[in-house]
Amino acid sequence: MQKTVLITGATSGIGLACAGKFAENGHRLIITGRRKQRLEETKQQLTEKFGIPVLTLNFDIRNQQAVQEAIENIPDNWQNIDILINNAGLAAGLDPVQTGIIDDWERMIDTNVKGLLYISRAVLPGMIERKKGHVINIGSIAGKEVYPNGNVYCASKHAVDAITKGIRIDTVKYGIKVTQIAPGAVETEFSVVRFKGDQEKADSVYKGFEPLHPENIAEVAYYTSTLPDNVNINDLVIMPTAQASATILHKEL
Ligand code: NDP
Ligand code: 8X3
Repeated sequence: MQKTVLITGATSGIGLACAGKFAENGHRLIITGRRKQRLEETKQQLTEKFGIPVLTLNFDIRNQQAVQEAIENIPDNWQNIDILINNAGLAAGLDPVQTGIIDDWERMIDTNVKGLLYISRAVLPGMIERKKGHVINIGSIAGKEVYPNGNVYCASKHAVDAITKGIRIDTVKYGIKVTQIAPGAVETEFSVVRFKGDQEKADSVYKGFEPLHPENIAEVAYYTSTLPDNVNINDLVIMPTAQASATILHKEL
């Protein structure tokens, strides 16, 4: 059965790979992000390649009013969202708390925590009304462990871990599935964003081992959506084989 899948942060990395995976399997997509041109290019590519309908929504997830308006104004035939993939997120900086940059903290908390809440708040009532739906939150190993200088990013992902459990508890009586996927190192634009455009520093994160690829996460996200109605995967921690914990990586440099 064709499902309607809303993916936040589909202009890059894991979100973009999820869009490809769900499109390949014939589902119709609502893709969101701030970079409008990338959304339009992805829409064109996926529509041409897989013949599926794609709706683009261009908003900053930190803006509650923009999130609410975007969801309210979705055309009627797109309103029945079956799967919400809460993927949009970022790390900004890697500094000790005592010298941390306040604006970095605000961006991480506003995006990873408040943005995820805003979109969930806007989409969940429809799922509850239909007594059907699946929320897939992209957490992180940073939501399971705290690593040096990861402080606020780790806190934001621990919040995703808690919110995932909270949504599951609050919606269990409506038959909603709620899954968290918590990856280790995935090579995306994540580190370029974290290091504010320093490509060399970003590349060094993934040197000497094979990191996860965004498609690996998309594959698993898709799998969690294919299970029978009575089966929900609560939580998955997925690491590169060369990574044992947030800070233990086997690198051959
Ligand atoms: P990317 O930087 O490649 O992608 C991030 C996506 O989030 C982009 O599509 C971006 O879209 C979107 N986004 C960021 N800020 C906003 C915003 N304010 N409003 C709307 N969309 C936004 O990184 P990843 O694919 O790696 O990251 C995806 C998720 O995976 C994040 O939640 C991240 O924390 C998590 N994660 C990543 C890991 C990794 O190692 N890469 C490991 C574990 C978890 P745009 O800029 O167009 O708005
Ligand atoms: C992204 C992976 O190790 O930087 O969530 O926390 S890590």
